[in-house]
Amino acid sequence: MKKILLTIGLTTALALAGCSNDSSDQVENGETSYSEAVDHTIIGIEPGAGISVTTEKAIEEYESLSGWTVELSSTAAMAAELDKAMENEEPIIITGWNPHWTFAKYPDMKYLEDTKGVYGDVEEIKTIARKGLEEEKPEAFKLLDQFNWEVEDMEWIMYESKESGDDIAAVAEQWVADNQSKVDEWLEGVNDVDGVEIELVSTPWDSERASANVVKYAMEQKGFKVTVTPVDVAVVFESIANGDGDASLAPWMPITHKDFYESYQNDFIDLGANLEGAKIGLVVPAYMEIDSIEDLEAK
Ligand code: PBE
Repeated sequence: MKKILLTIGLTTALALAGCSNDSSDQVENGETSYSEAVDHTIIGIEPGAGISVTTEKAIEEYESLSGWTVELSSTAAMAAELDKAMENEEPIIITGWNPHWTFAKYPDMKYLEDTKGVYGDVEEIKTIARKGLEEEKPEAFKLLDQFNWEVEDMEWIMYESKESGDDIAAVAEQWVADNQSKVDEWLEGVNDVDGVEIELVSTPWDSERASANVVKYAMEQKGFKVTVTPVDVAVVFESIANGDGDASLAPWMPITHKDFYESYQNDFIDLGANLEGAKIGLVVPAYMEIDSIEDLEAK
């Protein structure tokens, strides 16, 4: 079996025969492979995230990732590592996704090709509701069912919040004020209510805080009283399934939250996509001369 060793900078790639596991064999003339330079480590995010679970699957599936670890801590820690690497033009491999501000701040980032399709192709973000919501709070159900927006809308809120330092909720409120014609489409045919309470269950990422807050402000225009509760992914599904929460705009499918979705799928109502064109995967800076997960080397 032949293995391609990728080298930093302009040095030529060395083709090594055999499949040695001793990484010191693979470094010659002071050249270090990207895989060694990043210490066979992918910089991940929170342990409960779908993308973290999916990355653990990728490590199992790809021979090129054998012996690798995914460092799980937080999105903020990942972003700090990314900033540091970009500043020094150092190699880094992160778990990345769209919509996210990363790609607005660093347009020179690329997804590594995923030949085995572990991360899927295109993801959508779904709206789910508890059973009984349609009968008990039909106006809320109708509005939630009509909510949908674009990657660019969500990304604008995330980036604006990042740049201005204003909380996502405040920027979401601003977005609603600036985009009333879009909001009106979600409100179409929805009758006013008098303080009907709705609990939206969300994940803690900016993307879902953005959608939950945008819908909250839209619903308030019709007289709803809306609470947004950020919880772990697992709790999102559990609370909609057991009826503690009314609805969620946070599930990413068909890959990211597949395991959770499938274990609860008989216990909630799927209202379809509220955003299409999302994506998850392994992401690297464009200055790294690799294109595919298969270009990495086992430890
Ligand atoms: N994310 C953002 C989440 C869903 C939204 C991709 C980081 C996840 O992996 O679960």
